[in-house]
Amino acid sequence: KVFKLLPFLLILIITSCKKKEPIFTGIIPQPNEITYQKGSFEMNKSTIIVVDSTFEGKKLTAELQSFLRANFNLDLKATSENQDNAIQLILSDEDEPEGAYGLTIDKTGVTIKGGTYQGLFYGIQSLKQLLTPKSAVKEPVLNYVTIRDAPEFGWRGMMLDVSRHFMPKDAVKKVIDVLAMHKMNKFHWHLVDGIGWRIQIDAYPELTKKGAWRKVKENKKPWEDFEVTEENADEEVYGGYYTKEDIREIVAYAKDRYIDVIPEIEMPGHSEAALQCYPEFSCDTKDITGVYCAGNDGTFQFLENIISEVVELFPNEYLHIGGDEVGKDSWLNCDKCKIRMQEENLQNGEELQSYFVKRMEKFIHSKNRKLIGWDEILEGGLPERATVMSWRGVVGGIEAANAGHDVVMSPGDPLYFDHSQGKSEFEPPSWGGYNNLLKVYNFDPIPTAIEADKRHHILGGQANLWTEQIETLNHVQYMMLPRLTALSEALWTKSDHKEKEYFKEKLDFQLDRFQDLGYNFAGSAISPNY
Ligand code: TNX
Repeated sequence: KVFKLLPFLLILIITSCKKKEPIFTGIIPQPNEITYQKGSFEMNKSTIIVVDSTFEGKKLTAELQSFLRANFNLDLKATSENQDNAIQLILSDEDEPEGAYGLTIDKTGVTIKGGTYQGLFYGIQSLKQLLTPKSAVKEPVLNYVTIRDAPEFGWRGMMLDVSRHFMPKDAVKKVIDVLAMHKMNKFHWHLVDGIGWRIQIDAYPELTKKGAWRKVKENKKPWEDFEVTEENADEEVYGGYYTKEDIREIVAYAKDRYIDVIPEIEMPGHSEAALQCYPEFSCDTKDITGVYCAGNDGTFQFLENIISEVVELFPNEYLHIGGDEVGKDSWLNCDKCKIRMQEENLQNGEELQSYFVKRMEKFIHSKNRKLIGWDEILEGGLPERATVMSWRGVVGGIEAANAGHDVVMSPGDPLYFDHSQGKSEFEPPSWGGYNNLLKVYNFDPIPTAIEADKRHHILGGQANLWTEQIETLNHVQYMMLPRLTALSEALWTKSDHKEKEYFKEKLDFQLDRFQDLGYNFAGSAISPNY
């Protein structure tokens, strides 16, 4: 009997003695150039991190160290002296595209090179993925590989609406974490809408005292003789806002992850919350329609004062002014607006809207920021330097780019993440259409109708997460994931380097990582039925 078992025993002994082949996982988003070599490098206690001693170098090192400690119980030291058995982070002086990095694994260890610290950060994100193929397989063993990578698009964004439902500071940080692990670089913060004002403005305290809260039962009206007091603050009211301190903290948190934060201050529409607090800037001070009066110079002064405070908090180069869905009737029935139209020789509401946006653009430009707005700002004529965010399909984006304006593509289909990602009867509350994972994966920000010499005007793409239906971080994560994973590849990877089949395989690993990190996600999104 023993003899009969011998061959099996032998096979067992041989396979268990053989050095374990490390499992190589694909990186998401797919790198633009990747080649494998034979062999593998295993980290151990004496592996050392080689890095310059700048502030940013130290921050990157700390991130890597805490990751290795948490996942492998490895406590690696750092030095600035080059040596073997190392993870080297090298800031090269070569002129490279923004965010570019190289990652090499060979017998000397891991070498990450970047023209900027942002590039090194992306190299580290890739390394982290190489090291955590599946939560069950955690070994600090890495196949030899050479990666040269750079993002295809410079705007890889997501918008979060914190007006319809307020997201506490820590929830916002969690959203930023998800963006960072996907090498996304723009966080568009929809801080203001009709139902709630969420940013402290010192010159106008009512905006947050009153405009940030609503009665839960009525749910729609934040204002109406309503002020938060200590007595009613708990149950009857819903809302919240960010203090300037909170905002600085979030902006710094995002900066550490190489993410720009773009604030949105909505105008001239979607402005009920502000106008209920300061009705003097509405056309009809009693019947607030949610549109700022374009005939009142005071309106512009009010908005300029707000913007002056906002730009102090947000160092990024853009300021989003909204500009969507402006009901123009209140203007057409307003004496002040009629006078303005006569004086400025404006024929209709669209031209008055264009006057409004152009006037704001001049001010925003004087503050050293670029105006960006939803594609309605095309109506009546775009300001010369404006950037357009195209949400009603890509038509507005095409028109703007062909006219020589910069454009961010964020068409509702497929980039609205408030839409369901599976059959709505099986999904949590959502809004509008159906944007499944594959549609997001296949998204290409440059439609064929863009003229060849205008393609560079397409800065990239962005998903938008409106939160009328979404109250919690858990639900936010569900709507984001894994669609953001698909979007990251659509924006980072050149289309001829994308591989749909391979993406599906990698997605399995990614969902595993989400689970490990405690992120909620839509498992339904990968069901074959969707
Ligand atoms: C339209 S998209 C809006 C938002 C809503 C969204 C719902 C855009 C610029 N405006 O105010 O939340 O539809 O999907």
